[in-house]
Amino acid sequence: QKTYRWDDPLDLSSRLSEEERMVWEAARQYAREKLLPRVVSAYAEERFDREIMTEMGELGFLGPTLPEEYGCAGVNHVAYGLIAREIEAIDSGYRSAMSVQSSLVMYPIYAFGSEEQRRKYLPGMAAGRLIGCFGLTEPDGGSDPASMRTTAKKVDGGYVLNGAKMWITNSPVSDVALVWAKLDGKIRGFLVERGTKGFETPQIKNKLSLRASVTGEIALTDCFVPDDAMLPGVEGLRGPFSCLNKARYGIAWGAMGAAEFCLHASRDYVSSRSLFGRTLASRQLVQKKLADMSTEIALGFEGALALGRLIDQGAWVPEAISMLKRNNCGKALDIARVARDMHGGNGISGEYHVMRHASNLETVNTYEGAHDVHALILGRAITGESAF
Ligand code: TGC
Ligand code: FAD
Repeated sequence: QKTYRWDDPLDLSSRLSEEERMVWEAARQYAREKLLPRVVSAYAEERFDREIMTEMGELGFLGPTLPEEYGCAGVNHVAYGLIAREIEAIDSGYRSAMSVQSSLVMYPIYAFGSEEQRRKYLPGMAAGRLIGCFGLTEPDGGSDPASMRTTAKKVDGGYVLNGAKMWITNSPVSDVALVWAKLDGKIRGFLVERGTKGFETPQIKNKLSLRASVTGEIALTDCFVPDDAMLPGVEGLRGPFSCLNKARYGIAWGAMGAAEFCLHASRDYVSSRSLFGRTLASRQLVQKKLADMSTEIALGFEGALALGRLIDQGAWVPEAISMLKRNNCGKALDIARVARDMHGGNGISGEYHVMRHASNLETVNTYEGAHDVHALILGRAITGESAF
């Protein structure tokens, strides 16, 4: 007779391969030993430590599903999800840096780039020496990227880009930006390198969420890029959406990683906090909260694992990713808010981490497709009617 394991109630770990377990353990160790000690001050000071990228690169966490010939680890999507889970258990901003680099820049260079572009960028990005960012969202409405105003115009030897991108993770520290722009009305991807004339990346300051991640704008003013800066392999919204599929999948794991951290912190807290002569852990209301949190986390991870297996088999559809991105972000946000409440006044202190998670998850619930936008994607698939 097996005993109930409150920290893995559906025995997820037993359904992982040896390689997946090794990657998971390496990510957990790194996150707890190297990221956790930094995060409180990084969040307070709105600071992203550049060396985090090279540290993650050394461990093979950047572009981990891409082939080894480009300097990547070549692991499967379940392993990628487990990395996101452990990194986001510390901070959603650190997972953001990892997933933008991996899913939103390295993946499209691999999937849609020329062989020269792959060889030029992928090894440096896998090692974390080069940082990438992904410019899709514009100031006039992120949920509707088809309304994009940024343009590319063909000129002798290249293209001239004009426009503005908003809320771009890592843009101020990036060495290369993947910018989506309309060329003759069709969306195309362009790799714009730091130092290019007419390319500016001002930082967005005073965020109250995701403060350990750098966010910025991208301003393109008559910005000339050579012919070989365009990704040759894709046109239309399928280009950026293909990248979003990968990142949204990772977020489904990551958000639950943050929620799991909040559950563990809350269990520890209520076990040692005594009020009215008894521990909080001995109270029915408190136990119900822990039972609800634990149930949603176990189900969220089951969904993420099932989706990861489908992706690895090539049997997935984008709507399934929308379902898990939406569910796991929304539930993780609820869980983090409850965890903050269970910590009482201490819950607002940086040292207890739960309010930082709740605040971060506000962003995670909005970016990569807002919670309600994913509801509309699912609603369209269920009814056949578009309600956007
Ligand atoms: P729609 O008509 O649905 O589709 C247009 C074309 O795109 C294709 N497509 C997809 N292809 C691959 N994967 C998907 N998931 C796809 N979804 C759509 C579709 O087949 C079609 O192709 P074609 O060849 O027929 O033209 O387009 P729509 O304009 O009606 O789209 C509506 C909607 C709401 C689904 C879409 O615009 C949407 O998802 N909006 C949300 C935008 C979003 O997620 N932005 C994220 C920005 S990046 C970011 O937030 C990074 S944060 C990262 C971090 O820090 O971690
Ligand atoms: P809007 O699109 O204006 O939406 C506002 C509200 O309206 C939301 O609640 C939404 O659900 C709702 N809504 C929208 N359409 C409908 C509808 N048809 N019916 C009903 N309700 C609707 N983008 C990038 O390209 N690259 C990045 O690296 C990146 N990083 C980010 C980092 C941070 C910290 C943040 C905050 C955002 C980032 N984003 C990035 C942008 C992000 O993807 C957008 O913020 C997101 O897509 C939502 O767009 P929006 O902010 O313009 O909100």
